[in-house]
Amino acid sequence: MDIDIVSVFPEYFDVLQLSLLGKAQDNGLVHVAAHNLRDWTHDVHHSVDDTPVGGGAGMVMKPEVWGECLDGLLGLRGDDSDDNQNSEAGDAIESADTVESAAKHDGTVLIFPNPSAPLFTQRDATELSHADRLIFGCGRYEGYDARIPEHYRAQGVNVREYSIGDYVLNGGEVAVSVMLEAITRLLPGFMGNPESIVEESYTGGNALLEHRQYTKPALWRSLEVPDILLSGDHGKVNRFRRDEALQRTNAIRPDLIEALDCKQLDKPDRKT
Ligand code: 6GU
Repeated sequence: MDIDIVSVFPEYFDVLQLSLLGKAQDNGLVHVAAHNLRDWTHDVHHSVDDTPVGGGAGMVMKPEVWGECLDGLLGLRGDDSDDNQNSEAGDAIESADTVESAAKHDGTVLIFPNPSAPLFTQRDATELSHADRLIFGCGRYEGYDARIPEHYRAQGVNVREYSIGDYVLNGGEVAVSVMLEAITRLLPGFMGNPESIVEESYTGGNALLEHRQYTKPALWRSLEVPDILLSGDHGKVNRFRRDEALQRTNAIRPDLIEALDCKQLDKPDRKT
């Protein structure tokens, strides 16, 4: 999988050399390139933002810089003829481009972190782990001009916008790190033990919080491991864990219970 990240702080992503993702890069499983958005500016100040049209606080990232950058990364012919004014000839060229680029970018997904977008979930991580190439565009300040994702959608590119939760970050960099980790760990060969991603919380159609885990010793500071887990009866252990998963999900994340597929829950306990 090829991963490009565009940011005004590309150094943020130096940490991707560490840990399992670093190893995956060494093994050739993924290739990550972080680019500096300012490399696509032409003015002496390398400016990437401007004041919001319609007024308001903060700054908005300019479409022209992103346009040049993303055209370059996507291998699209730049058409900046109407950056300042509309041209009818430009429209004709654009429709021809759209057909060609839709085919060319089949396995590519362009992703913009955005606190006002739909929530990024395990389902999205799973789907995106099948892409050939991901391009992340990190916004800063009050965000990016809304025409940037709109334009690339119209070009036939698979464009996504995601929030990672109901809180505000200073920019998309941390959100991209979160999404990248969730996606790349699902790549075949990424995890040492592939089993460890199968049974986790939020995986599959029935997303429950995971049961609690214990290791030895059975008694620690007067706290005991639940007896059933020591019984050696796998049927009972599985049932105990599933009951606990349901109870904890109901208490902590009732929204996940509402989303459950009840038919799946009716399945009898697996005998082992
Ligand atoms: Cl994707 N970006 C920013 N700036 N803040 C966020 C977010 C994204 N998701 C949650 N908060």
